[in-house]
Amino acid sequence: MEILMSIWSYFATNVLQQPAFMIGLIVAIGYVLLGKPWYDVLAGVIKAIVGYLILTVGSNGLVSNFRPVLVGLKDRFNMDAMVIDPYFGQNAVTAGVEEVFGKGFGNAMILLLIAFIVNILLVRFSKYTKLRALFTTGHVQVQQAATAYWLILFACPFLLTNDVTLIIVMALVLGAFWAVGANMTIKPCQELTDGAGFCLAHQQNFGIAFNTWLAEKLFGGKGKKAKKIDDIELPGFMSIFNENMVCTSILMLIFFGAILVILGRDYLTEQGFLAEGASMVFYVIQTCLYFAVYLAILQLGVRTFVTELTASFQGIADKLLPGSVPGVDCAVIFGFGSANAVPLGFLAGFVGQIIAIAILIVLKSPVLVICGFVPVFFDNATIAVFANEKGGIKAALILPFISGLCQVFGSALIAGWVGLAAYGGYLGMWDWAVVWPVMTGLMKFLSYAGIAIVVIGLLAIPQIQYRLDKEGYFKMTEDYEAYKELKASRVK
Ligand code: ASC
Repeated sequence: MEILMSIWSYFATNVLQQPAFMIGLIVAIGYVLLGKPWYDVLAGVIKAIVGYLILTVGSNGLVSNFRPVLVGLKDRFNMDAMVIDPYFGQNAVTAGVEEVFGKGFGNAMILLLIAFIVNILLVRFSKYTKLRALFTTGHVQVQQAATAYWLILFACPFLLTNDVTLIIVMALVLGAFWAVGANMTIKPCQELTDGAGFCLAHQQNFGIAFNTWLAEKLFGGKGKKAKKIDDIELPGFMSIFNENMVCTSILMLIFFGAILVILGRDYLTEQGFLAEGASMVFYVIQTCLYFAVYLAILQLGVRTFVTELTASFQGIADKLLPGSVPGVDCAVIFGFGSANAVPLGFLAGFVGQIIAIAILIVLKSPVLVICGFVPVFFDNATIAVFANEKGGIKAALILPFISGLCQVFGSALIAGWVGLAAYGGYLGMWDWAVVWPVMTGLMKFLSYAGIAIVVIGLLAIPQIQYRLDKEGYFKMTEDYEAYKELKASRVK
């Protein structure tokens, strides 16, 4: 048993929780199942891992460059506030779970494994469950397992009497949430990427489905097409904004530059961001331009690994998990759609968050919130890319703005209620600020009936999706060209 546990823990730490190696493993299995020669398997695995590591350099660069700046606002103004950010959320759970519930953080990792198995099984039986999406983003699953562990313990303390029931109930809820959420992003992703063959498995899956739907319904334009970001011909000097690198750099310089100036030279030097005696002006310019640098790196990474992943996944979808698609990091979508939707969505969401925070301050809310970089950027930029595709520029600005409000209000409400705010952080991404408060409320107030409603309600979603489009539902992943023809024949 002990040997098994140590093998598992080695695998979990080094592969399952490291998306690059997890994707490498999936590519290896996929190509082997397709009967490729060993050197093609090796080349594919290397490209997949290197591509994913490049993507990580981009996204980690963004996170490590800009997160301290936002958190700095809290120190600088001596605010007693919690930060909405997946890493702060995870730290808060680690810091408090023992004290509040008498349980160690390790249990959350067992939850991760079992919930992942639930996800695999739900996809394996897609004939009945209609679920097709497999989570591959381990670092996000760690954060979610930790937060779900806390939320469900808070909602259902009666489960604490039996460890086995506890983990099974939690894994059902979380595994169903993963499979259903990622599954809902399949249609938006296939349509945006013209059938690239992946979906997203991140922290705003429900948010993507909901906002894509809203964008089409509210902004889609009946008959005439909504104006997309790339359709807009900017006049005169403004036309330089059409170029993504320029657009991102200038927008960041204005907005992030302003925040850096507010933080002030003294604070930045004190914290070690700015070297003693260095030029503040060039520090601000360089920091802000790095945004465009990391975005460019990120897009290169996406291009490198996505083709390998989706080509090899065919083997898994043919032999092991029929009809399935891999769910990947939300940043992958930045390599598709309008590149300028990324900075615009981020800024719209940022304005939404700042307004929401100001309202919390004015209303003297017992829980104050500080923007975390990960929700404000990755959620809102992602939502904007999808919203732009269906509803044009208006949707790409208004929906992320509303999402920014939801992230702050939803997180303040749930984290204050369940006690995570006291430990300084909450996950804060769209699904965790909007969907989980509802699920937690149902479980808290209706106990076992609430758990049943949550699980059955989640599993009912793919059934409804399937019934709305029986002919196209599986076709959209199995043969995208045929799906397009089907769609075109319906329009006629
Ligand atoms: C997250 C998280 C990150 C980022 C990254 C985006 O939720 O924990 O590090 O988003 O996955 O690419």
